[in-house]
Amino acid sequence: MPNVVVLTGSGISAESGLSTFRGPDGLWEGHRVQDVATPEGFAANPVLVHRFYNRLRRRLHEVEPNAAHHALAKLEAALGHQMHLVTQNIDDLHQRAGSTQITAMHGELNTIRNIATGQLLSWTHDVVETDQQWRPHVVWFGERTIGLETVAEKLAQADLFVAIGTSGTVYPANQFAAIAKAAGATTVEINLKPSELAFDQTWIGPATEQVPALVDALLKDS
Ligand code: BV8
Repeated sequence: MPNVVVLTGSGISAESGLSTFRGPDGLWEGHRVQDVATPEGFAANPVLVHRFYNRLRRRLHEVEPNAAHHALAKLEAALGHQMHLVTQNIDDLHQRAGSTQITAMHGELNTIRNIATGQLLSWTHDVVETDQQWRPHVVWFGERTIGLETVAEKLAQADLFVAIGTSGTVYPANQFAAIAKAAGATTVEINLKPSELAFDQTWIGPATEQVPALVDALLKDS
């Protein structure tokens, strides 16, 4: 059985009803990224940032994992520790679909972090907008991503790397395909349109169709 590393971006959750980050207007839910997804933005206006993430967190209760999330959970059930899922998403749809071998490299919407102590707390409600002790446990621009060492180890051993629903805009996630390739992996992209990055194969189409098809092909081969 091959070692498989899968990287997901907001495109895998789009068909569940969660919006992607770079919509036609380039705004993120109507906000400039620097106002809501940077430490500077939080320092300047914590109320706006808490309100932004409270709205996203509430939205999470209204959506469900889709066929792509479920297909990846099915692949993990077959491959076990030979599959690792790295997600750039902060939603909990992979977890709710049953995936467990996950690195949430940009943090998680349902976790908050104490600014002074670093303590993490599972949190699915609103944070009081004037709260200055807690922040979303989310990696903002300019902050170190989570679990990069683990991801590097998995990429070094990968036989297959699959990027699903990501524009390849954000560093360091946009380096993973090249790192896996250099380690000898075959690289595959699933997207509505090819991203700028180089892959051995590009499967064009919605994740809810292409991901189950890829998983079925992998399980048939193994
Ligand atoms: C770091 C959490 C160092 C918040 C996010 C200049 C040049 C290059 C890099 C930089 C630069 N200046 C600064 C940087 C670094 C910066 C960066 O990359 N900036 C870019 C934007 C220029 N990166 C960082 O700051 C990172 N940290 O470098 O730290 C360091 C080291 C040591 C010590 C201290 C610091 C941190 C980056 C993390 C930022 N946080 N999210 C939140 O989510 O609220 S990133 C944010 O963008 C989301 O997490 C999202 O996942 C991510 C990437 O976007 P995508 O997921 O790809 O989504 P997008 O909308 O772009 O694309 C969707 C895709 O899906 C499209 O391709 C579309 O076609 C496709 N699609 C749509 N529907 C479907 C579909 N595909 C299939 N089916 C469908 N139905």
